[in-house]
Amino acid sequence: MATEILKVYGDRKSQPTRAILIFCKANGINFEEVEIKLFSGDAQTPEFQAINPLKKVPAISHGDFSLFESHAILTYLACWYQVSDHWYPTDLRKRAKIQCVLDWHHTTLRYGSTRYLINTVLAPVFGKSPNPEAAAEYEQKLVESFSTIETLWLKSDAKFLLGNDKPSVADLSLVCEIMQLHMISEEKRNRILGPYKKVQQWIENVKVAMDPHFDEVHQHLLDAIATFEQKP
Ligand SMILES: N[C@@H](CCC(=O)N[C@@H](CS)C(=O)NCC(=O)O)C(=O)O
Repeated sequence: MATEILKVYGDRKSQPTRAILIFCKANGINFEEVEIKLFSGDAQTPEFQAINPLKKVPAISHGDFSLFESHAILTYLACWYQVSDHWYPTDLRKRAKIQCVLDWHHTTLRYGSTRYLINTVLAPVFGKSPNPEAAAEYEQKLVESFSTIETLWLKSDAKFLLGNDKPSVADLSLVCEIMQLHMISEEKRNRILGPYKKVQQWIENVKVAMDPHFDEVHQHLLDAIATFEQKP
C-alpha cells in the first residue's frame, strides 16, 4: 500500500470534520490535522481552495489526491485503509443500506439541525436575529428525522443503525451531527430528543464504541459552547 501523507483539513466545531477525525483515530490511521477555522478566512486562501474549491470543511489531501464532502471522505478512507468491515461492509447490499442512510442524512437530519441552530443560537453569528417561526419549522423537521431513525433504522434492539452490532460510518456521521444540539439548552434538547429513547441509547452506544476519541474530539465544541453566556 502506498504511503501518501493524509492531511485532514477542518475545524472541530464542524460536525462532519469531527466524524472524520474520530474515524481516523478509532482506526489508528496516521494523519495530520490542519485547522481551517470556520468564518476566519482560512478557507478563502488559494492553498485551501486547491484542496476544496467550494471553500468548506472538512476536506482531505492524500498525496496528490484531494477530496471534499465528509461521506465521500469516510467511505474513501474506509476502503483505502481496509478498516474493519463493519464500518463500510464489502457486501454490496449491506454497503448500499449504509449509503442510503448517509444520503438521507443531508436533506433531513443535517438540514433540520443546521437550520434550526441558524435560526436560534447561531443567528448572531450570521448577523441575523433569531427567527422563532423558522425555528419551529426546522424543529419539526428535526423531530421527524429522529422519528425516522427510531422507527426505521433502530427498530430492532441492536446497538447501532440497521440492526448492526458494530458501528458504521453512518452511525458516526449522524451522531456527530446530533452533538451540535448541545448548543441549545438542556430543556430544549429534551423537548426535541426526549421522546426518542432508542435514539438516546444509540447516541450513548456510539460514544462508548468510539471511546476515548469521541469525547476528546468533541471537547473543543463543548468548550466553545461553554463560552455562550446563556443558551437560548
Ligand atoms: N456536505 C458537506 C458539508 C460541508 C459544510 O457545510 N461545512 C461547513 C462546516 S460544518 C462549512 O465549511 N461552512 C462554512 C461555509 O459554508 O462557508 C460535508 O458533509 O462535508
